[in-house]
Amino acid sequence: MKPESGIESSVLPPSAAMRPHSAHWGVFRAAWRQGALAVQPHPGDPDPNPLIQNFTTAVNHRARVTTPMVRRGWLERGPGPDDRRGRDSYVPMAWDDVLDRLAGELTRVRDRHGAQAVFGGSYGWSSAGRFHHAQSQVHRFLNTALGGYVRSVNSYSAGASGVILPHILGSMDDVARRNVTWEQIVDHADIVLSFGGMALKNSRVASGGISRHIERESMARAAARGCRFVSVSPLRGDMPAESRAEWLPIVPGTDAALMLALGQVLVAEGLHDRAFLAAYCDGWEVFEAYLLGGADGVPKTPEWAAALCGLQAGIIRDLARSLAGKRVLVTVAHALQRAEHGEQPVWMGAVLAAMLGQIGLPGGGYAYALGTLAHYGKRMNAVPIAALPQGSNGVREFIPVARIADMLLHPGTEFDYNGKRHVYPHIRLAYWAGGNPFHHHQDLGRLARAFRTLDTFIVHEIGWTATARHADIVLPCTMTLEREDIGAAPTDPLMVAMHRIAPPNGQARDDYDIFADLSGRLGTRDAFTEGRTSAQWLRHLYERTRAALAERGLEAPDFDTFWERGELLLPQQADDGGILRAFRDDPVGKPLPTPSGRIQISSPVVAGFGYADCPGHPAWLAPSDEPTADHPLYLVANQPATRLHSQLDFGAHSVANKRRDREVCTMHPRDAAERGIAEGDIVALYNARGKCLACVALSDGIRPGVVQLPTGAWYDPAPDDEVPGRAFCVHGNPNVLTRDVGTSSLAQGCIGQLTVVQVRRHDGPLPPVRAFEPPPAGAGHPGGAI
Ligand SMILES: Nc1nc2c(c(=O)[nH]1)N[C@H]1C(S)=C(S)[C@@H](COP(=O)(O)OP(=O)(O)OC[C@H]3O[C@@H](n4cnc5c(=O)[nH]c(N)nc54)[C@H](O)[C@@H]3O)O[C@H]1N2
Ligand SMILES: Nc1nc2c(c(=O)[nH]1)N[C@H]1C(S)=C(S)[C@@H](COP(=O)(O)OP(=O)(O)OC[C@H]3O[C@@H](n4cnc5c(=O)[nH]c(N)nc54)[C@H](O)[C@@H]3O)O[C@H]1N2
Ligand SMILES: [Mo]
Repeated sequence: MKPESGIESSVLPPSAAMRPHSAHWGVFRAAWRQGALAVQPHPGDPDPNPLIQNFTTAVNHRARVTTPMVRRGWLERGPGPDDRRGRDSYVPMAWDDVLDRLAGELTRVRDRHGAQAVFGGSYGWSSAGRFHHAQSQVHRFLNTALGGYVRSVNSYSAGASGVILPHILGSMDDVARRNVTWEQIVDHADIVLSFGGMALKNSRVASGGISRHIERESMARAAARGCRFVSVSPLRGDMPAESRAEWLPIVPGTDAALMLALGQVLVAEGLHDRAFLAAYCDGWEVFEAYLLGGADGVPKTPEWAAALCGLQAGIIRDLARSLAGKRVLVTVAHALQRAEHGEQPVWMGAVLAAMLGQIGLPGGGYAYALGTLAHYGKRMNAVPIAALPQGSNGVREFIPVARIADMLLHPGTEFDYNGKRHVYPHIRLAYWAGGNPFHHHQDLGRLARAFRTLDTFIVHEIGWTATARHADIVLPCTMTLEREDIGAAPTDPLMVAMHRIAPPNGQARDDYDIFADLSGRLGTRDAFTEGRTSAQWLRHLYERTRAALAERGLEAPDFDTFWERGELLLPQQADDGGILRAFRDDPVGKPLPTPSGRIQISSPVVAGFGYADCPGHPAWLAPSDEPTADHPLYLVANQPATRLHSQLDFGAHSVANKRRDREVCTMHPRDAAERGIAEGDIVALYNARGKCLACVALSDGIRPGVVQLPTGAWYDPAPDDEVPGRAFCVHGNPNVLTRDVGTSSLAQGCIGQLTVVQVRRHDGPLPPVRAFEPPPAGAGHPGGAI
């Protein structure tokens, strides 16, 4: 079965034969059976991800965008700031017509304002293999067509840790991806002390694809050997039953205090590894003075921490004592740093591990983010995998990714980032492909205001997300099942020939083909395509892997053979512990990439930045968003178990797990009873920024005083009768409630994981959920100039 030619791809008949495909959440096979799509996990996957079932109903779902659409206000009045974004109707337009207009608008903005007026940060995971990855496509397009764009740095995943880790240990990749593996935990760990847990729902996902979900069986095998798992988290469900974990239900946002107290006990009782601190670390004394109270008069004792984190001092002291002399692995979930002062638990987790002296030993030390994505705890591949080159960006301006609304609302304003002052550029046009800011960003009411400042907002989407509904030009793109691609991740040994499962829905086109035709109109087609169709690109990108296999003397099948087989097993590197093991074995010859070459217990560089919200050593910094009489409950807005972010929220598995059409909010029975709320009730969660509806599930697996509402329900706004102008989502998107400020002046990461709310039963009429109904569309546009 040869790949079909890209641009003029033929339409596949529905096929009863199972064809291989891959997604961020698993490798699978799919076939059409009696008009419906059947999806089966890869037979080699020991613990398949139920998320693959979201595909079964996705292809022709009514929520798909079927034709190019232009917002009526933009069409009638031309580019410019417009308050109707998000509440306007759309006019269908033919591809040639819409691409002509879009090329004209890109040219206008570039000529009048320069490429530094175009935001192509375009954050988001989309769903594709290595070639059709939408973010790579849009970046390549903007680089080749406009000479660049204002970019974003870091991620919503690891906004704070991505900046603090290089100051103290090494890069994110070195500390999260090439570090302690599950294999080592199975064989060597005595204790895994996990802050934020290691929920299987999360480790089921890896960008690029994941063929074998091994986390559940790894935890079961380690526990059977006698490894003790301790989960510090407001939710019991953050660890699987197989781990037999002890649960310490901490007050959200207080882990740094707990970690400090564990450290204080170690020092007070002489249990810390002084030899390790002397041989491998820098800046201990500065930190020790703070820990013991010499710096601020407050020793960070268990009694001090207990009042903050809601765990008994005796439990904290016993835990600290039990860690000494053991092969302890400290893990810190991404979630902890998606909060105000999120740098602190990441840094303090590393310091606690250093005090225990296990960093660099098999199954011990510090594994940042282990268990939060399937990339971590794995071996790295020994050969490179395909990646689309993005070209070079001639624009210097950037923002930390979560500062998008600040940038749009306050052009010309200064902001701090990682020791420097920068200025927000003035953006006129934003181009988004492969992400959903109305999923990922905080304070959605503010975000909507920010997008209204643009001249033009362009979105490529598979579905009518709220982001598409705020755009001026919406271009329907194919979803992954409708394309051929190469599925691969640097941490998974299986490379997958992603066969096309379905013909393009409606008039949807591949992002690549859209950009190729747009490039043609801008005179840069050859620079973008290099003369290749998408099918030719697949062969071209495959060659890198094939050549590396051949060089190692391994079987190196040609592309057609790979495609026919449907998959290829890649060699992997040794489980060698990465830079931390190398450093432990040879601290002089293999220093860490930090200023001292050692672990920075404190950092003169960070201290030199002079940030009160991120001092030169890990510290407890009181949050500014704590429960009040009006908003007495913590909200944990974590990753959803039933989908990846907002993707395929309309899919079968996601929809089946909603209740009364809404997202499910978990509450402790005590908090519910105090409010007259019962299982299955619809509630309103609200604070000063926003309000949303959700359906309640009661559980004693959540700390009292905390409610949990996952992200990912498509934003479905309605007018708020109580507080006019406040963002109100009838479907259950928690980002109407979260705060849009940075973690600190250092990293400016997003703080979407936590905020405070009040909850009450919703007794009035229940507004219908219309998130998956396309917006009103007017008659087709006859064409002609604006
Ligand atoms: N409150 C709160 N907010 C959070 C988080 C949190 O914990 N709490 N977590 C944050 C984190 S870690 C992340 S990573 C972000 C995730 O934020 P995003 O990555 O933006 O979320 P996705 O839903 O994956 O968005 C991908 C979009 O791409 C579209 N898409 C799929 N395939 C294609 C394609 O082939 N082409 C194009 N053009 N589009 C496609 C999908 O329909 C979808 O709308 O959210 C962040 N937001
Ligand atoms: N099914 C599914 N899996 C996913 C994703 C998805 O959307 N769906 N997204 C993927 C992505 S992009 C990322 S970045 C990772 C994110 O990985 P994480 O950010 O770690 O995932 P979350 O589920 O948001 O949070 C994990 C847990 O941390 C706990 N927690 C929250 N606040 C605190 C706190 O202050 N202290 C402590 N001790 N615990 C706290 C919560 O109980 C929460 O369930 O997940 C990945 N995996
Ligand atoms: Mo993420």
